[in-house]
Amino acid sequence: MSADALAESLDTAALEARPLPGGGSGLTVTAEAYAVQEALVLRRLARGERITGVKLGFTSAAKMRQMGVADLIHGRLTDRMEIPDGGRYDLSGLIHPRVEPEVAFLLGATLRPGDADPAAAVAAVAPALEVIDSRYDGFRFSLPEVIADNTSAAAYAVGPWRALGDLGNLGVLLELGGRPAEAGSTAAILGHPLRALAAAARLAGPLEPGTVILAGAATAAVPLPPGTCVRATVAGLGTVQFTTGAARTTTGEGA
Ligand code: 0L1
Ligand code: MG
Repeated sequence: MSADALAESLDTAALEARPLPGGGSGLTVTAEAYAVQEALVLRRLARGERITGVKLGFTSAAKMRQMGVADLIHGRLTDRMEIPDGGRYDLSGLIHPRVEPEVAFLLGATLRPGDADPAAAVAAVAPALEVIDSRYDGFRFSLPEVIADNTSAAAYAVGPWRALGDLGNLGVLLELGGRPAEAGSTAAILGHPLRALAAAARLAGPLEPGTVILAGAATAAVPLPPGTCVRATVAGLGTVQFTTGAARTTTGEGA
């Protein structure tokens, strides 16, 4: 299948909340998988969406273990994926959403591959939540398939921005309905979240001022239930939250 045809099937799966069987794409080559991702994102842009940033995936040992992979990947974020901090997020168009706590960076200057001091390009940092919703049945996919699927990106929320400080080993708590769901440390993000900057520049750079970079999950992702307040707190950095609305009436197989 061509990159465009694969992109169309992933796009349709997302629009109709109808998952595809994983393992059936025939994709084996990373560069070809990113070509599908680009075609998929172009379809969103053609519908009027605007790129807002970049996300990294599989940046923590917990996520790699959870999904059985060992490579860092990246995807694109758009304005349609943004959930306002404190806002409401409707789950009815999703297949089997999961949520994970992250750290977000906002660039104040261009970040280029190989920059000696990537942190110098950062204007601000914030706690973040990422919603992932694989377009493959049961989150079962090959590495090229998840790359093609824009690394399962569905939505994200960013808390209050603040000046960059020491991010090396901050406690991270994910709460669902006021109860702890996952706890971890920012050290789980590539050993230090600042490493995500160089990785994002290498994989997706140059990145312009105003770009949001989701550095990756600090814990495993958890299923996102309907009608629930979801909150991430990064010690010393702050809190971000949203409340989920209703889910669709049937769930993705294997979710
Ligand atoms: O860490 C990530 O955001 C990667 C998401 C892609 C894999 C998955 O669907 O869990
Ligand atoms: Mg993520």
